[in-house]
Amino acid sequence: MNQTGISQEKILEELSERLNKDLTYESGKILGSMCTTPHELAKKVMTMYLEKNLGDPGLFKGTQEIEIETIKMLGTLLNNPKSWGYIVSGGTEGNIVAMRIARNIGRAKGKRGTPQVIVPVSAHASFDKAADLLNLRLIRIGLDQEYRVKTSEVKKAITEKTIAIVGIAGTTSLGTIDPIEELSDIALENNLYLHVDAAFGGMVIPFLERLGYKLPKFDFRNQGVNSITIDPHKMGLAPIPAGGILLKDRRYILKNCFEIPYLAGGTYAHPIILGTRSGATILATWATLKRLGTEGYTKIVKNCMNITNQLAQGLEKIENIELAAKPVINIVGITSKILDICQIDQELRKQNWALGKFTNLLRAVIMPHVKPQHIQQFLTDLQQVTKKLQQN
Ligand code: 0PR
Repeated sequence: MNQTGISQEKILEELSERLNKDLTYESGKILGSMCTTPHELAKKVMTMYLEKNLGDPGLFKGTQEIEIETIKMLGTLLNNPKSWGYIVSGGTEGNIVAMRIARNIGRAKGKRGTPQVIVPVSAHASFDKAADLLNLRLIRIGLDQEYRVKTSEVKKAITEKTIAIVGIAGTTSLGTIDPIEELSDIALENNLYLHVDAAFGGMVIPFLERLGYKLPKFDFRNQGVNSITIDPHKMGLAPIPAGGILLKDRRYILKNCFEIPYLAGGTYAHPIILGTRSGATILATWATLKRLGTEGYTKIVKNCMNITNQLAQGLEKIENIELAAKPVINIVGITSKILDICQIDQELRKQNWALGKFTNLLRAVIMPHVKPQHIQQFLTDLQQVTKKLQQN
């Protein structure tokens, strides 16, 4: 650290200069991210209330009330206004919290040995983190031709040590939706906990349904669903960090708190991972949900889907490029039978295009910052890249 303080002007100048290296959402070059520029009101609210700390909710009762209201809004979106939960740091924390609760319920049922959790192979890395932290064993199940978990295999994988099943509504690589209705039946038949990871899809699918898309029921309409991860800091346009974890039954939360008697809000608290946590991000999430309403989000999602279709149609016209799957939501998998995906990615990166690279595909996420002109330019550049690679 420097001994004498530096002027604010100089510091801001240095930051502005050094952050020139970062890609920006406005440039349209970030095509592989599930995050975007927060809503203008979210930015404003966030900076107004930076000191709010919901690690000690008794000190910030107004903020806590607003968190409860935010969860109610998300719960209503997921068809259970009575669900309880928290705004957490992201989908990773949401999934870890759900896995911890599921493990503890399994223990209470008298299950012994290393607890097993059945997950699709498409599950996000946060489940590996949860398994490592909570001493769980993941049993990975393959996908069908439409990249959804094979429910017949899920059934076969259940053992006495199984404590939970995970389904995904909007997978990380392709945005597909697992057959949650079937998973719900399996969970009920076997008295198992069912968690749905809708970290991305949770703020997309309900609005697609309003637009008339026929999609699998992924939420609390299914009796067997115990918890859902839904992240405002992805398609919700809230500032980072704003994930969401919602539980069907408040008792799950009450039984999984820790004893922290010195907190102003009561003796038992923190059924989540963080202690000190941002209240500002919650207030900003609440403000954004209120400002946009279901109509506002539906409009945004409609626009993203139009651009998704523009990209998908454009890709089909490029020689040696294929869609990995027909897009279900605003995520597009790009692949090729002949060209090397890694080489395509490298060439695109030279032109600053940033997509997500998976083993056999490049992922484009059509977030609200992606505009039709960006897609047009991307398709032109991709076509040139494929021509160049074919010649080599
Ligand atoms: N569940 C699903 C289905 C996800 O796709 C993700 C993250 C998570 C959980 C975890 O969420 P957090 O990252 O909020 O903890 N999906 C993105 C991914 O891994 C995250 C991301 C966002 C990656 C922006 C890159 C990026 O630029 O692809």
